[in-house]
Formats: sequence, structure tokens, C-alpha cells
Amino acid sequence: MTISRKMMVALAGVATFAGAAMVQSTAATAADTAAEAIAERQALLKSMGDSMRPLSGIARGRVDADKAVMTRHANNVAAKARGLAASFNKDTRSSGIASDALPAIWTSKADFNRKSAALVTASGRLQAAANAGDVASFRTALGAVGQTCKECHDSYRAK
Ligand code: ASC
Repeated sequence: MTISRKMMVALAGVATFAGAAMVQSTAATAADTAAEAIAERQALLKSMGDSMRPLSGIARGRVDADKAVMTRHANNVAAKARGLAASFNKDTRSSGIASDALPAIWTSKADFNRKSAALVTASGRLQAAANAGDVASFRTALGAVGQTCKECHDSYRAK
């Protein structure tokens, strides 16, 4: 059988597309079920919260600005922020499992993703300030991170 050059190009395109789709579906989230997706995103958000508390203590001057503590938690917030949008890829509205995630996450996904992206940017600045040991910039950056948390929670988390 001879396959025309045009056909080969078309087939290669399909293979690349299928490959990319596979990579994306595994990279987006490992969750197969709604229960897994909910557990994953809750663990991610809890981990961010657990890092925000010590960072907030440092920003408020309540605890020493220990650079190792600052960088560890800032790095964690930034890393988790990068996985946040994908952790909500699975639409769990009809799962019957109670959670604080509002349905608007999936009806306004573009806005939700924009708000997640704002956290990625803000936490990247936080990470840079912490790693530079620049406490003044760190304080400003943490305020901006907290603001992005709040903006998303106001729209997308049950009160
Ligand atoms: C935090 C934390 C949040 C946000 C939010 C900001 O430290 O755990 O959920 O900041 O309170 O408004």
C-alpha cells in the first residue's frame, strides 16, 4: 500500500494530537473519580493554607523572619498555586459529595482560571522575595497573594 505524502502528514498530525491529549489528561489530574478529585483539591488548598499561616506570622512581625521557613512555605504556595486550576478540572457538581466548591467554578471556568492565574503570578513574586530574603518585598507580595485568595473565595467558595 502506498500512502501519499499528504496522508502521512495528516496521520502524523492525528498522532501528535492524540499524544498531546494523553499527556494533558494525565498531567491535569490523577483523579479518576469525583471523590478523588475533591480529596486532591482539598489537600492542595489545605497545604497552601498551612503555609500561609507561618508566612502571615512573619509578615506581621509576630515570628522571626527565618529565611529557611519563608522560602520553604513560599515555594510550597507557589508550587501548589501552579496546580490549582487543574485540580478543579473535574466537574464534581453532580457527585453528591458535600464541599464548599460553588457550581460557578464550572459555569465560569474562564474567570476561575484567570483568578487562579493571578495567584500563580502573585505567589511567584512571593517566592522570589522570600528566596532573595527581602522581607519588605515579601510582606507586600504576601498581601497580594492573600488578595487573590480572597477574590477567588468570594466568588467560588461557599461562605
Ligand atoms: C490565607 C488563607 C486563606 C487566604 C484568605 C485571604 O492565609 O488560608 O484562605 O489567606 O484568608 O483572604
